[in-house]
Amino acid sequence: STNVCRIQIKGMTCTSCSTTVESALEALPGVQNALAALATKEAEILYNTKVVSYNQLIEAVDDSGFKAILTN
Ligand code: 9UX
Repeated sequence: STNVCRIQIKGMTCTSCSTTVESALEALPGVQNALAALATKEAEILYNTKVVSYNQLIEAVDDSGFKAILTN
């Protein structure tokens, strides 16, 4: 089923950073849309929970060179 989550991210300072995070998330099967906002330092992700897990989203952010902050 489809779920939306927000992940706070440390280290995003320019639009190239946020594009990198979005691309990393959207490369994951099951991620339908990812929007990373510099202003709020967070990403909003629409994903299918049957295909990809919240933990995998966190890992993708960290693997892209930034730091996901666990809030939920
Ligand atoms: Mo520009 Mo964002 O060098 O790390 S991509 S600040």
